[in-house]
Amino acid sequence: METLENHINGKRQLPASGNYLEGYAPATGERIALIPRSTEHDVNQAVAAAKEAELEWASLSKEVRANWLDRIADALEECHDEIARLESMDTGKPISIARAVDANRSVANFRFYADLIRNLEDQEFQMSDATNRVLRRPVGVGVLITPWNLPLYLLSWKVAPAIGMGNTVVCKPSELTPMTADLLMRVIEKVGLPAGVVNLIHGTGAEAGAPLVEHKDVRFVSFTGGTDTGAVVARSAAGSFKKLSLELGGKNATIILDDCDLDRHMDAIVRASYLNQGQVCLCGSRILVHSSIKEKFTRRFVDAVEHLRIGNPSDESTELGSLISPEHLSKVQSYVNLAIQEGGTLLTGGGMPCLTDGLEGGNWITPVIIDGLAPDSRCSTEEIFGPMVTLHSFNSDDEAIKIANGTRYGLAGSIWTTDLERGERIAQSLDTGMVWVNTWLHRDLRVPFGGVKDSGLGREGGYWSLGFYSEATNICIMKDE
Ligand code: TXE
Repeated sequence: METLENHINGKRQLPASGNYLEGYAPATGERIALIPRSTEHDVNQAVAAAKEAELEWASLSKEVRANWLDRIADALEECHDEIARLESMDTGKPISIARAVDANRSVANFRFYADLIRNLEDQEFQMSDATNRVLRRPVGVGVLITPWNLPLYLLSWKVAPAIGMGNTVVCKPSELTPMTADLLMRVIEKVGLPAGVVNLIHGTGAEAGAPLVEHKDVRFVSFTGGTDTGAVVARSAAGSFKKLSLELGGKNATIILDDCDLDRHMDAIVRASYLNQGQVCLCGSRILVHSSIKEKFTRRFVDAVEHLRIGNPSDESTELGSLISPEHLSKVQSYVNLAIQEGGTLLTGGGMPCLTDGLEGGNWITPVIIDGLAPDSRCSTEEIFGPMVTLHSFNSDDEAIKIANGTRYGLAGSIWTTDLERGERIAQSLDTGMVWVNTWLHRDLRVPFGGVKDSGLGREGGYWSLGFYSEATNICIMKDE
């Protein structure tokens, strides 16, 4: 079992309290780590270290900072397999996904922002009698708070642009998945990034996350997590006008039009529903199917889902792993029970898969499909964040749009059709931040990423990240007569 430490000012530090949380492997239930239970004292030390490093780091050129991002990317790439192994162990997700999604994207995030920042040009706006030059300056000390579903994927997505734009940061990973955050800090220390630029403290949201957000020297917060927690963070940050980026929950619709080519798209629709056991904010947890193909779709969808290989995450052929925690498993199971109470029909799933090799102690549930629920039922409108989808039918594009937009969330959606113009027309009416047509989770890192309504505040990605992690100052210079 590993005892983790905080990383403050380029050094590993024990928590001031001397207390630790226990970390467990979701697939087996075995204890795998002791995690610092940081408190305000550790928070203050970490923020002070970031503040101390702020001026020197901000004074470097964007080219020098971009080179640091590339060094981190190179060192992360050397640990590619370790990232995948640790992430799979820490989250319970299949090793194939930890490799293809988490490890690959963590490296790509640093490389992408290195290039984008290196090639960032200053903006100028010419008037007849004056020149306007826009400076992009660092914001200052920031806090990056990340969840347990895509630990390093999301941490790297925040760290790279934040420090690339000249800020210094304190990271607070989820207490459920600390391992790859710790690896990132070991990589950062190995490449010799100046002390204090990136600091990391482990701990709970209430004891470590909240004091970080409240700290008077913190000028921005980038948070990814649940909507309810996001509201707490927003209230705390609002008082001192901290810049805020919130990427929260979702209840995304997968819209299957009557002309959908099921032979071509069924595998992708299943992946959109159950990737990472449905523990991705972008997953399609409501499947809206045109009534004319509902029966055919349902038969084929149930068959495909029942053939998903669920089991040992370290087995290369595994497609579904375990849920993150016993508490989350109970939450998902409670929604399966609620679906029946609300009048739904359980078409498949909700049980314990037959497992061997020490997996019996993990957080396991077979993928669930519920049919027959009203679109405004609790199970059809609340974020479940597990391997559970509800099926709904519609008779017209307008009805599909109305159902899709009928929740408190507005993160993402996908539309499956052979008529791309029709697909794009529907996409333009979805009240979300992102829509895919005939694909899902196909990511160009230059595009804006984020949601509307209760799915979040602001956008990150490409220049949207560079904008969030900097302050724009316009200098207007009158031309000589
Ligand atoms: O997230 P939390 P959890 C959804 C999903 C899940 C629910 C709760 O529905 O069931 O959120 O998941 C830190 N001040 N998503 O409990 O609580 C916390 O320590 C500052 C969607 O993991 O939001 C962790 O590091 N920080 C989401 C991070 O916030 C606080 C992915 C997220 O924790 C804090 C994950 C506070 N008061 C869950 N309280 C997505 N959008 O992808 C907690 N934290």
